[in-house]
Amino acid sequence: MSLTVSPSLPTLDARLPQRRELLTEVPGPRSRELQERRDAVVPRGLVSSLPVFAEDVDGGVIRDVDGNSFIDLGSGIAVTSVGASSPAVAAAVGAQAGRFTHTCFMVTPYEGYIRVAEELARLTPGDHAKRTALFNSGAEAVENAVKIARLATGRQAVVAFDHAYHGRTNLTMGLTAKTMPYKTHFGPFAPEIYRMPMSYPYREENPGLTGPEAARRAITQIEKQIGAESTAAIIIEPIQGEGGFIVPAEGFLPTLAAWARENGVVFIADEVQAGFCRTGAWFASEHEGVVPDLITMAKGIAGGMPLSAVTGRAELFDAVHPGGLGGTYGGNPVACAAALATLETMRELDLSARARAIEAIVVGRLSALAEELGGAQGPIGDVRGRGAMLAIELVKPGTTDPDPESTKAVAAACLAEGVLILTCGTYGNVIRLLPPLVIDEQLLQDGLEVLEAALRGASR
Ligand code: PLZ
Repeated sequence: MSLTVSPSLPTLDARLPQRRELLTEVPGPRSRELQERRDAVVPRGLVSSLPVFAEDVDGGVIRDVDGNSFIDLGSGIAVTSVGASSPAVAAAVGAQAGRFTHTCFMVTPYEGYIRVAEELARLTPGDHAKRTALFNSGAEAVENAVKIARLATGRQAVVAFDHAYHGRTNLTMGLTAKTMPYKTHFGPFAPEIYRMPMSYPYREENPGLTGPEAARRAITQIEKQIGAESTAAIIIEPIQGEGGFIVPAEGFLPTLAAWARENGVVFIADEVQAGFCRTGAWFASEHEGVVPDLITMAKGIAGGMPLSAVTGRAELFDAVHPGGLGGTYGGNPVACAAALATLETMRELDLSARARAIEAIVVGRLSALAEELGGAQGPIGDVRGRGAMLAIELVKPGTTDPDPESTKAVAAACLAEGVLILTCGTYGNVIRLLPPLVIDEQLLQDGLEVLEAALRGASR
């Protein structure tokens, strides 16, 4: 007989009651009113997952303007890992805003920036000399990592992968794989970007291909189509985010990184979505002992304040001439204060351990459901991810054909019951779970029950 012990999440203090509660229809009257005003002034090019407007967000709960409480399984796309109103972050933001909100680091520097850079030098993989430059968004971090790699190597080509997502600015659109909605008619895109085949175990055309073999497949193409001597950088998400929470086969990342090292190619890990305890470690690169030359970071770094960073080898950064990097707001002092409080909270609450406990709970339940619904012949083709970056891929039963319609229907059914879940994937058929790492266990279990009911409903 085996005894299953639930890997419980210690309960943390919260300001709002940590429970799901719908008081009105969804969206309620006040949200509908705001939606009308929104439609008159905000373009339709910007869409929101939830049809309700936020009033108060705490722990794992989003309370809307009509008093409804939703379970947050999205964290504003992997941002609010410490919660959206962490007392430590709020206090740090308030205190810093009371002293100064801005000087521009390029005009008058301040200690907070230095402290964030010191933290990132300690936390990122590798014990080599490092430098850090701070920016505002994930896309801006990626842009700068590419600038640094090109200048330091004197080479131009940048390798990105199938299913990649790196942002919405011109260069990062070019690096991003999926055209709709990110790129369609927004070109022309920047030159010297080359796309290579990814390791995507569930959809591998060549089943049984190992991680190192998948890496060799990409490396051969790089060597044949570009040439190592012309390649400035390889950029890759260690776990792909928007592309479908794709975890490459074991050995894929280390093999690519080793080849990059041997060939003077800068290996850039885009940890914008996977970083900061999300996958059960400070960085997803750590799961396979990969030491990137440059790491791009954002999202979880500052508890919801806009901050991004590039950290990496000192010699790469030091190749850049004085004045070559910058931006008015990069490393804003309020955002830096928020980051320092966020990192401290992550350490104090051991959020990596919580992410691993979330993984055990979620994967246990969703794997059991996948079996119940028919296993490999059922609608849940794959359950994957690490830590609290988890996903299921929905397919037409009996096939591996993506089922974006039922994915949409499941997300909508969850929403109607008060659970916010996000979808993603090249084929739009992936449900991703990104709960705040401080989420209460009861709330998480309740959210999963709703998701399971929606999946059972959709498979009928
Ligand atoms: N790199 C790996 O995940 C942002 C984008 C949502 P920004 N992902 C969410 C959307 O539809 O715009 C992301 C990412 C990875 C870079 C980025 C870009 O980060 O802060 O959105 O610029």
